[in-house]
Amino acid sequence: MKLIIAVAQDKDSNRLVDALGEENFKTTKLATTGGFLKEGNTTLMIGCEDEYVDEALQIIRDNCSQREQMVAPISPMGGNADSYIPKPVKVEVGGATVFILPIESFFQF
Ligand code: 2BA
Repeated sequence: MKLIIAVAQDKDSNRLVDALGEENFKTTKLATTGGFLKEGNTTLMIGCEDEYVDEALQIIRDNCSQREQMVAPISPMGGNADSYIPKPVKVEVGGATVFILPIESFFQF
């Protein structure tokens, strides 16, 4: 058994949960925050047997889009804020960041 942890964008999360549910994957949805953008994203925990991992990955791929996002940099600490002109920079976010962990034991009480 494996635990798939998938960090997706909020915009994709409902569609992704629905698509996984249609193929009988069980999911837990967590409201999370990205460390870099400090914006909300969604982390899904998906427990499944090893032979279904590829299918789950394909569904994640099909339902998570890459997007460009503008980020306003934070002014430098201790620097002269008067002369600092923040210039938004573009970062590419998503589709999804996925971790796959082996599960030693699984219980439901
Ligand atoms: P955030 O940390 O908010 O990052 C959002 C996007 O900002 C990233 O998209 C990446 O394009 C950019 N970014 C992140 N750190 C950067 C840096 N130091 N310099 C320049 N650009 C940077 P993704 O790579 O698609 O990541 C989307 C979200 O997935 C992340 O949101 C974070 O919540 C999670 N994530 C990504 N890699 C991770 C990792 N190795 N461990 C844990 N969570 C991760």
